[in-house]
Amino acid sequence: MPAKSPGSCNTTNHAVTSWVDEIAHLTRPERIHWCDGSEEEKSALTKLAVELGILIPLNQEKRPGCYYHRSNPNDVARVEQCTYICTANAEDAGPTNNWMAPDKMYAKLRALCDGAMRGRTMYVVPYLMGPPGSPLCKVGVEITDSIYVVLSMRIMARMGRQAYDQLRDSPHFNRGLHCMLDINPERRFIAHFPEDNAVISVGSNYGGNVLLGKKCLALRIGSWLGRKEGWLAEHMLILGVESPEGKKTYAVAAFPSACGKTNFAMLVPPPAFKGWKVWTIGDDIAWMKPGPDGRLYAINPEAGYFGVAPGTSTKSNANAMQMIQRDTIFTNVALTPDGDVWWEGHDAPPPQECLDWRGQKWTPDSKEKAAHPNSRFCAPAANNPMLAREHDDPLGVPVSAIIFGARRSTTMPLVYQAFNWIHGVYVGATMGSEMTAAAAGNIGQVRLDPMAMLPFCGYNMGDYVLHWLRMRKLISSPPRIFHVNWFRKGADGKFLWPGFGENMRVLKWIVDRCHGHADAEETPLGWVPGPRAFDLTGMENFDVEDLEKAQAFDVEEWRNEVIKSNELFLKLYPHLPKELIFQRELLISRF
Ligand code: OXD
Ligand code: MN
Repeated sequence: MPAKSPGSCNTTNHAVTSWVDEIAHLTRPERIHWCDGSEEEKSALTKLAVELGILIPLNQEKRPGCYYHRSNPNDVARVEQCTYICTANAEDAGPTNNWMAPDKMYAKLRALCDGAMRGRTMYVVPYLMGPPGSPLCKVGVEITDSIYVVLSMRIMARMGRQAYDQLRDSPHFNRGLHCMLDINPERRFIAHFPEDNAVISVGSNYGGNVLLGKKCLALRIGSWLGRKEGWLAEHMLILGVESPEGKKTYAVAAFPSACGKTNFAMLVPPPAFKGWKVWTIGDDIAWMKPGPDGRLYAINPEAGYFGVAPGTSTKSNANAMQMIQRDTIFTNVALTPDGDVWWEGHDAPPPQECLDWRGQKWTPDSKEKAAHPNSRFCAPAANNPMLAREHDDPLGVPVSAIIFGARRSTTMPLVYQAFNWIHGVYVGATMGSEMTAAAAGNIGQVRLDPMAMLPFCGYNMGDYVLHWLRMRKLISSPPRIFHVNWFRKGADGKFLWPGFGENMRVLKWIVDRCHGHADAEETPLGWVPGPRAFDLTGMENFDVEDLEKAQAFDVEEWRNEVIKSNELFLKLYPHLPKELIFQRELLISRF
């Protein structure tokens, strides 16, 4: 057996120790490091990562505790074509997921992992998803041969002894195995085994593929568990809006990757909204369960933010700029000569010279971008100046509004409200968005992305929509459901709505609607704000006509939208709840 260092195994949970033994026999590491999540461990691993060139320390005066990492250029985003749901029955994975029979996938991956950690250290990372003691909290253990993963997991999840404390002697934890292999796209698989509560990820070291608590456990396995156990695992931020009187209203919002979830979750209201505050509970994932009072309660299973750096600035996200001043790992941004970081859309002007994300000299004349469009910051939630106290509340927060959002240059109005829960599920299920750099693919093309979960739903998407419809029976006071689009453009190609902090005006209408305070007009799409519903104080340079254009409903565009949604309906047909088809017919008849 390999040496167990440093110290020895720090759990007596037999299911954990025997699984670690099994993986050690397979991968043959030289050492096993049982992570405890302590500060000393973090310092020692960071020092080692620097010695090995995995991390580069940034200027510690400017950015204390911050480090820089460059990934292999072939490994910069999630790869959906390498992501599999391995269920005994192919139909359970459904037509929107890649599927392979579990036996076949296990055999393939065992062969790839055989001896894969020879001469290396195997890290055993216990972690919690969710506040300790929460009825929704889940335990995971990730085995990895990447120090970058250990240090990032320490930020993104509640990592260390507390996970074993919660697990005690139970065998119910997510088994996650990550082997970097040689970071070869030909040998890259992110395989989920929902029936075994297990994940195996090989051939990548990119966050979304390898921080196994995030997309793999919290969403793909989480959605499977949610259906089984009567809750929802969603690709949603969670925020709390506080009025000047101190009343808090909570909203969750689903946007596809890289469409501004982190910015919306950390929104700074404009000066005209004196006394209003937006608190963050989560920026990417919500686990939601009906509470005893019949409302839907949400927790954020994560403990950090893995946000897209390009476009992050004081204007787009002042709180994030403050948050990433310390204790942050930056990946694939540009490195400036004074040991700081830069990216396209940063407050600072482009540096005269720097190293780009590939480590090559870059000047403002260079044709390539300095930072990769999917470059990231990984920062602890505790650094967010607007982190809500409720972030750690095991019971979560009661949700008043569910917001679906997409990146659409045409068709979709700035905001509308669904008539009821079933209509809201239709609105979320038929959501389409222009693709971004967060996943490898055709950037800009509209793809249907139900509830922003297309890449993250761990089972048949038709059954997923049915689960949403069924949840209504368990929620006697359901949240109101809305759809927003900050990205609509005018004929001149310019955005019609300024977005960022100004989105507070839309959020306030949503909050007021939830409390029955705001007027709305009925349209074929749903309820929309009336002409004077938004307080535009402080937007003197904004052309009110642009707001009308941003809200406009165009029958021709909507005909195309309905035709587009048929693609998904046909794909999911055998499992598609008929309620969705009736909703489509109602929408057409309202046109
Ligand atoms: C993410 C993503 O990293 O959605 O959150 O890709
Ligand atoms: Mn995401």
